[in-house]
Amino acid sequence: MAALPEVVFVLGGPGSGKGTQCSKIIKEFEFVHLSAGDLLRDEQANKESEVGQLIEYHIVNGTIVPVEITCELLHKAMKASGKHKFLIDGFPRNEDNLSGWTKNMADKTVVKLVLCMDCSDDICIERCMGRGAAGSGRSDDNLTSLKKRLVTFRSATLPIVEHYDKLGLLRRINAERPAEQVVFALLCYFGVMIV
Ligand code: UP5
Ligand code: MG
Repeated sequence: MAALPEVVFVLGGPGSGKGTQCSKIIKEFEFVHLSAGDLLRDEQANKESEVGQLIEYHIVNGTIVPVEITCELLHKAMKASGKHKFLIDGFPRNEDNLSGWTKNMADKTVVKLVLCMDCSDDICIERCMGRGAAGSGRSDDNLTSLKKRLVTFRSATLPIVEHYDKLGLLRRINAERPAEQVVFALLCYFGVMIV
């Protein structure tokens, strides 16, 4: 029987560098980078529908889209890639995400590792505001949304981080350093844990 697809979850606050680091990791290791946030933004942009409006509402308010939507987008993207190793960036972010993933994907995948990018609120805000000022076009790169995103991260996502810590799957990264130093630490984890 073929081995199940492998998954590494990458969690961390807004602007902690999840996307930046995933882009670097895939240059060195054969993983497909799937950003749950990017998949939701693409879905929202392509749909004038109620689903599109629901996604936009959650993004602007820093709250979390129901797992049925996100999990289906992730599953579709995994199947479409034809690959077997996935870096899933920004998911699972709350209890609903975790139980939805467990229900639909636990028997189809193996979670190999969970990375948490540790970064202070001040640095997260500075980075996202900088990205907004540079023209990201993201509807949540503003101070009002950012404060809400940080509250959600603390109240909803940190318990998920703790859950994976208890399972022995979590590795924490000091993500406040320059990106090249962060990726060096991450690649060491990948070298030891994945290969
Ligand atoms: N930067 C990065 N690393 C740096 C470093 N070491 N030093 C200096 N600068 C650094 O980086 C952000 C900015 O910082 C960039 O300008 C970068 O150059 C610089 P990035 O790599 O983009 O950080 P990232 O952690 O990916 O930040 P992002 O804003 O994407 O994180 P969020 O978790 O807030 O956003 P995401 O897109 O994952 O989700 C957005 C929203 O979608 C959520 O709030 C939620 O409403 C919704 N969502 C769900 O509902 N469910 C999901 O499963 C996922 C998302
Ligand atoms: Mg991102």
